[in-house]
Amino acid sequence: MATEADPAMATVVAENGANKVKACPATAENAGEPNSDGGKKKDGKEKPKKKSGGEKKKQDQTPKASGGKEVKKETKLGLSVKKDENFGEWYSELVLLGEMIDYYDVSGCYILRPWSYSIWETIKDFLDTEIKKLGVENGYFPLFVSQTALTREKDHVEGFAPEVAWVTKSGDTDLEMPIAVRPTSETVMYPSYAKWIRSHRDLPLKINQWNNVVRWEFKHPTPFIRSREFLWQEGHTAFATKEEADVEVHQILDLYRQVYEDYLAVPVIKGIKSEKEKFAGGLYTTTVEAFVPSTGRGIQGATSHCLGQNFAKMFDITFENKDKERVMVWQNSWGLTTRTIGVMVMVHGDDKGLVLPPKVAPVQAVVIPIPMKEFSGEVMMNASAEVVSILKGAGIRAKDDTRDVYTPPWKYNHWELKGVPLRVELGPRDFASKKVVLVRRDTGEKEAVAWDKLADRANELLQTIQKDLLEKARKERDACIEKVSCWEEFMTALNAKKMVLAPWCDETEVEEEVKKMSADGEGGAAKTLCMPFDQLPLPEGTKCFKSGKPAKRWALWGRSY
Ligand code: 87F
Repeated sequence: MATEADPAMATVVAENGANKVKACPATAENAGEPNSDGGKKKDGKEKPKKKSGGEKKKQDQTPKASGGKEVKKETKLGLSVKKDENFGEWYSELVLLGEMIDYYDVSGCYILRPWSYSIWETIKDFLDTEIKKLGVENGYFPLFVSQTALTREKDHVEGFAPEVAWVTKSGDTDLEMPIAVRPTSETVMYPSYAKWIRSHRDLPLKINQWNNVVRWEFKHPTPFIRSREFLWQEGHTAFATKEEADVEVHQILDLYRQVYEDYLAVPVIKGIKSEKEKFAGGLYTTTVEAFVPSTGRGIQGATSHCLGQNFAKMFDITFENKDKERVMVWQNSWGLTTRTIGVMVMVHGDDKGLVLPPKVAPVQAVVIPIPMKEFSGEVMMNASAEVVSILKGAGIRAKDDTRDVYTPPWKYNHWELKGVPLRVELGPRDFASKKVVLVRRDTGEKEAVAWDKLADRANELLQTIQKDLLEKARKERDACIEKVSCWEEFMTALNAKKMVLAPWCDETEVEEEVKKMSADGEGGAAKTLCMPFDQLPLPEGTKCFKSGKPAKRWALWGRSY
């Protein structure tokens, strides 16, 4: 429900002491004047990626002989940039060296390597199971949209038109009519909905598809975050009543929250989009909003829209109700994309590499045997395999790295870079005493554990890591939410890389004015991220931070991706 309490947001409010209102200068600035520090803040905007940089790094990963062979000079493996020094470069290097993506010779398109695709599969498995519990069925509609279908609903395409990619030729021959590649599938699916829905007995209709879409973005592309082709699920449902549609909007939104918080350990804030930021073709848009502390930018995590009867009107999706009247359906559409993975990387990654939450890590524990004279060959291989089998027996995704061309320290760096949550070191003394050393990727903490306690302890640690990552991210995020009551405070908070919670009159012209006045010259202007469902009390007489008019809601503002 639009008014339900969101526990995530409650924490935010409490931890930020948001009920304390700071004094604002008693000037006319409530009506909005630019602040002197308005807008020159460096905000970690990414520079274009240097493809060669990544390739060079790859060559640096020189295998190093071990086990008595002559040793060449060891080359450094790892990131050359620190997260808080150049976030953009750090991220590009990380997703490449962490083997999440590779570059491709079509700008804005990336290869998802198995390490990241596996994370997508985990998200997909969870979400797919959950939406099926809600009665949603999967289907598949074509990649192409006719011009007629695409432009049938004007509001929806308007503004998006420059991003639509068109096929105009086959071989050397011009097509009679250009065909669009789907940027989203409302216009692909709804002509069929109009055909399939006849009576109230055909409702609700709930179809989802797992697919790719193409949006020819012109802004600087960033792997996972903004690419010209991406993977997502898009759910499209039709109901007899608005009430049923409303319920589903929130059920889906909560599943999206669970993907972020329970799987990716990324805290999100649930809310409703402003009129300016909602999906223009719909009635209202709900969202889960995440935050990247390093850049001070908010990021839309996923959206669940109530489309109202807009598309029903345009596509003539009607049914005969129980009173034998022909009426229009109520529709929703909702989507979650591979952007999820990028947000997780940005939030948890560190100077050593990826930090993967255990629930999505393709490998949760990596066993690294440490060879010595008395602990080598078959003895070592068998011991390592036995430890792996203990872990696997405990339901843990485990593997060992027994490659003899790399040294243990090289392997430590490698698996740290890849973000594996637990390292299991197995040296000759450990072997002799039937122990291993467990090392946490998130904290670096080490502990010795006996083999017969390993199954339980490793599982316990994985759960702790999962929980700690979310808690840490939530604390960091909460520390970056500032409650303000006037424009001056707003700009100060924004330029200190914060999200800003401000009382707002809810007028589009005011949001446009804020956008104009908060532009930092590097493409970073503030907008509303959402109006959180969990609202602070708004005392009678509270003024809009910008217009000075009576405030209607608390809105969460920020620079964003
Ligand atoms: C780009 C080009 C053409 C977004 C576009 O959010 C059309 C569009 O309709 C467009 N970019 N959108 C909005 C998508 C709305 C909605 N569709 C189903 C979702 C979730 C899944």
